[in-house]
Amino acid sequence: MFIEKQDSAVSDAIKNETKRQNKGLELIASENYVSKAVLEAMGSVFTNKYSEGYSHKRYYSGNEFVDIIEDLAIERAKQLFNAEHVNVQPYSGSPANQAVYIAFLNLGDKFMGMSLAMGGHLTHGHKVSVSGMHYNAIPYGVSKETETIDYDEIREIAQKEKPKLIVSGATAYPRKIDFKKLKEIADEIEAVSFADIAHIAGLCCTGFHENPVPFFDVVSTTTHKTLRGPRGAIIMCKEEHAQKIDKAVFPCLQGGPHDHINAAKAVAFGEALKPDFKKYAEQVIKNAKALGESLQDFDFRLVSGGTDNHLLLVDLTNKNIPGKEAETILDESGIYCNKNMIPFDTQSPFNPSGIRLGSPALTSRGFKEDEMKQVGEWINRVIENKSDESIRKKVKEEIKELCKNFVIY
Ligand code: DSN
Repeated sequence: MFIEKQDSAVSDAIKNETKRQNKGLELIASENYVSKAVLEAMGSVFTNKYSEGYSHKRYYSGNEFVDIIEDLAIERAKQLFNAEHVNVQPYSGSPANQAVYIAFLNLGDKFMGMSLAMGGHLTHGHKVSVSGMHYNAIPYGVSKETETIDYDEIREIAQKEKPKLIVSGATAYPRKIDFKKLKEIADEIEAVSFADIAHIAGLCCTGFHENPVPFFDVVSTTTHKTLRGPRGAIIMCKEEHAQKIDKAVFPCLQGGPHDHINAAKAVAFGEALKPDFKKYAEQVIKNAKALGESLQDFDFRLVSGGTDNHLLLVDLTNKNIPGKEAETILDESGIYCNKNMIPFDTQSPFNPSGIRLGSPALTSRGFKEDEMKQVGEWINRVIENKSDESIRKKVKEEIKELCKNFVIY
């Protein structure tokens, strides 16, 4: 590698990160492993290019090959999600969502989104995000009894508040989202229907979760979670909104697109169109369920009682361990996950009552139900023996051994 000779500090960090990824268990629900082809496209010469504007209408010369990759990414995304219009230029999920608000809202306008504390996302109206600062964000959540989305409550709030836009989608919600119902609620008050499917995009495009793209006004998604592409995002919308969305992305919010990333998006969408990706998505759900069942056998409480998708939210209250400590001791054992608020959490976001676990990355490695059950056993052993450092060392070794059979790169 050239970098090894030129810059050992960065090169060593890359090597160590590769080792860490190979030896440990990635359970962060928003992470995944891209293919070597996607990695190659990201590290390609397209990083050298400026191409402000859109395909065949650029501000600089020399864009004939950039146009090819951007057109490919658009066409493949359209086919994957059955979309009328696609903008592949958003740098990532947060700017993609900001572009949607810019397209449809004026400063101070009212919109509704799921609160972060209940499983939503910062960009769905949290007060520390520009979405909550520039607009009047009205939150909705889940029912206290079922810990699932309460559509009647959303309808009630929507009828009372009359927001101009309703955003649906979540980052820590283990159940299916009824997009048809949310569309009905938005239609009743003539609000813009906007879905952020970042977490579940790989399930939506393969039929394992309802796909809102054909009937929602606008849908955003990151490309690096269940979709298993490069770090980035896209926005899909009805043809009637195409111009508004494109203008909001460029020139309103962003400058030149990241062409190397868009090349990688095209490659990833090509992979997602293949039959193997459907099998992958199906296994992601089976693996999340298997992990959930294993944890339940060890008396862990799962928020809402289980999962329909790629993630689990685990309430650690009965295990007498705060989320932060659980995250730390699991990390020390080679198990990577994140502390997470549970609905109606009485603790702070910095040390909440739960952890979030996801199956997309381990499924990409080739894990099946049996391995996921073993992962549940390891999590239990580490948490049950939280003051015993030797258990963490032992688990880390056992994980390393298993991972030798599931090499990533
Ligand atoms: N940070 C992402 C997640 O972990 O869900 C969302 O942006």
